[in-house]
Amino acid sequence: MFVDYVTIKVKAGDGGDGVVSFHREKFVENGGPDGGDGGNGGSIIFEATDNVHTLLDFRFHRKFFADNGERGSKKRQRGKSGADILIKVPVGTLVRERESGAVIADMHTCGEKRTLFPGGRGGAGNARFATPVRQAPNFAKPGEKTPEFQLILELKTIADVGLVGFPNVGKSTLLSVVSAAKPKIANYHFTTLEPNLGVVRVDDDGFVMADIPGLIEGAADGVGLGHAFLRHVERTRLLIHLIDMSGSEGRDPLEDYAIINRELAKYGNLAEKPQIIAANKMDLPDAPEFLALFRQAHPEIEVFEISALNRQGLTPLLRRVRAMLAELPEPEPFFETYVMPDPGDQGPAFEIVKDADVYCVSGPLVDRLLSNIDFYDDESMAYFQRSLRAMGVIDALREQGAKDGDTVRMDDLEFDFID
Ligand SMILES: Nc1nc2c(ncn2[C@@H]2O[C@H](COP(=O)(O)OP(=O)(O)OP(=O)(O)O)[C@@H](O)[C@H]2O)c(=O)[nH]1
Ligand SMILES: [Mg+2]
Repeated sequence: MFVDYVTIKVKAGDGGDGVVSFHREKFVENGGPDGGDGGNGGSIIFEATDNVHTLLDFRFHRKFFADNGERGSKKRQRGKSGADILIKVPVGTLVRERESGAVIADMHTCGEKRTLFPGGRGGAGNARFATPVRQAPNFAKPGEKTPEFQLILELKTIADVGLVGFPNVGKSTLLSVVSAAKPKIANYHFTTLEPNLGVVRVDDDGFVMADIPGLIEGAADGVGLGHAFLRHVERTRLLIHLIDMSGSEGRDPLEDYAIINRELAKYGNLAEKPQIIAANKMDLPDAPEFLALFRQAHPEIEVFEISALNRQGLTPLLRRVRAMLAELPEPEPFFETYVMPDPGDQGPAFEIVKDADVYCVSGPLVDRLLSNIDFYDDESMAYFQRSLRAMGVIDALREQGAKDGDTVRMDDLEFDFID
């Protein structure tokens, strides 16, 4: 079964907490702080591979939670880090955030590995906070917590050329005679149920051709199979629009041509993609007559006459494809629009807004600092104050006019400004 759209959940591991501990030994009364750091959480890493061609595996395995880092322990022992999880996806898979649909990553290059969800950093143990003036720090930092994400994985095949046309017009036959691909071919509609890719060689050059299930009227609105598969020609640079010019099924090739173009226009920008028209089944008796009608109706369009079955007329078609591809730009990867909610990466680190007489300080850096402080512990508070100074918050408050004794608010905490 071919699957090209799934939803999964991922979560990188939380960082392990740092611990508070003091060295103890017989006959040594006040040993120094020796609380170790927490281990880092495991990361979620994505890899694009060409060993798999579908997202089927994710039907059965939807939850990927990396291990948390372990707590530090005494004797400055660092907690064990959580193991990473490697998620292999077929080349061309888009990773989106489910709710917003924003693109987190376009895994378009085979072998490419990306750490999309880094594990939380382990918190520092109290041993790290020892200074000559603070020999017995009584606090440690908790590990960094990581959020859970709901993702959409969507496979958008990467090929240079896409074959489009009604069912049974000979798309798979064409792919099978110009490449080593062996798609199923049969005289009924919807023989092809999943995209097939083939590498086409022409004059020492090569390109990748994708064959998708046939389209019918209404395909762009979900009729037949076409809609679900149009995403696989979305990133091709060029379409070969294949027409059964023999009208072998009692259909009118002119009408077929118009219907397919209408469907392409309804699906995003597919109608703007450069198209090459190939008239297939030219070996059949009625074909020349239909072709004449087609040419009459569309004198401006260049039509390549072929018989995929008899392998006739293929070279001029392929050469034209090759020449056009040489002129067309490489497909652009999707813009990665999603912004990770990593406090460190977003906007200014902090912001000061004056609310009546109160200076309100907010922002990701401040949030992170607040979550790491134990407000009942003097040393932790001293550390907090030093950090505010180091982050430039104190200077900024002074610049905004804060004087000794003014009130400063952070989250639900209020305290006096002391310069
Ligand atoms: N006479 C003749 N028959 C052809 C030609 N090309 C394909 N056929 C026949 O047309 C039928 C359909 O061919 P396929 O290649 O399976 O068509 P398709 O467009 O891939 O069809 P779907 O996968 O159902 O969309 C088969 O019986 C082919 O043998 C041709 O050039 N001439
Ligand atoms: Mg087919």
